[in-house]
Amino acid sequence: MNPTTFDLFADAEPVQQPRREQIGEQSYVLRSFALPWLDRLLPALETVLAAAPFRQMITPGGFTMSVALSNCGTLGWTTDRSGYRYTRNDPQTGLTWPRMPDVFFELAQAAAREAGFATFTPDSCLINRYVPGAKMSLHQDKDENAYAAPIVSVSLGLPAMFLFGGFERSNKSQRVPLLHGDIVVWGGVDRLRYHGVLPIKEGQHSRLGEQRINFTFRTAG
Ligand code: MD6
Ligand code: FE
Repeated sequence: MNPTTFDLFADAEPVQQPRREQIGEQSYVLRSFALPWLDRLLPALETVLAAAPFRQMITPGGFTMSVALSNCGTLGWTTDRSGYRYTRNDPQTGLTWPRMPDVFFELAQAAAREAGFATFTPDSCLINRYVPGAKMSLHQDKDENAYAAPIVSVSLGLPAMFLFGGFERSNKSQRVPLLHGDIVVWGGVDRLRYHGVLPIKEGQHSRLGEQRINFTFRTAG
């Protein structure tokens, strides 16, 4: 190697290159995409959670979800004994869900664009909190009014193994490891694919501690 070239790179900072991995015809993992947004994202998250704290909800089958959730935006995803649905109000406070912070909307839109969805206008952001052991069973997202818009799912904190399946529950799933800052976008022909999250393993994240936080953006109304 030319010694001059070597010197030039010897003390360079390693740069986190965002990478785009295709996991379906219209589905991508955008590696590290959220990292440059974190300093704006985390304070905005605290503001949302101060108004609408995390809580564990009951499924229609009567089970308490292992994942705790909150929402921001016009519509929030909820579940209770009578079913899954989107509501304008937080059932715990009766107030409308906190507005979606601009930085949330901008990040979701930028990620969707990077995955080929140029016009994403989310009206809902579900915020999930996973502690070690918490999981999300395989399911399809079918509570939205229309399926034209993609889903944008941001992972922060502890790693997760995301399951990305087919169009029937029994279809084989791909296992996609997700790290802090990764974003999965799926839509179009892949919009109704089954997906889930394996139980989160014990661990400590330097920025977020013993938890995984997930933002799931959708156009629900
Ligand atoms: C995740 N969450 O937390 C994925 N879908 O990484 C979901 O896929 C999901 O939390 C529908 C309803 C609630 C959810
Ligand atoms: Fe889902």
